[in-house]
Amino acid sequence: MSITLHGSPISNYYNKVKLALLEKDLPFAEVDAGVPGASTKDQAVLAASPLGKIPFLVTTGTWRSPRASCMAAPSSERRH
Ligand SMILES: N[C@@H](CCC(=O)N[C@@H](CS)C(=O)NCC(=O)O)C(=O)O
Repeated sequence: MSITLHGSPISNYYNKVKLALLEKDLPFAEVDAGVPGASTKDQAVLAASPLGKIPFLVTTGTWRSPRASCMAAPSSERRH
């Protein structure tokens, strides 16, 4: 069970998500996904975020937040 926030600290979108995770006191890791808007997107970023946008979250396992009524499923189980 893990949450990894990918993005860049220079992005306000990234910092909004980070603030929400901190506010909820959820454990998470951070990965710098590089400079947003770069013309050449990293293939690993595109695999997780097809439009190449940051931020995005990568989750593993299934977990229930102790403070919320939502449950996150692993991406392999997610339906859109
Ligand atoms: N709707 C998205 C917007 C995210 C977004 O536009 N992120 C910018 C960086 S702050 C980005 O990834 N730009 C790169 C691009 O558009 O190619 C959100 O709210 O998270």
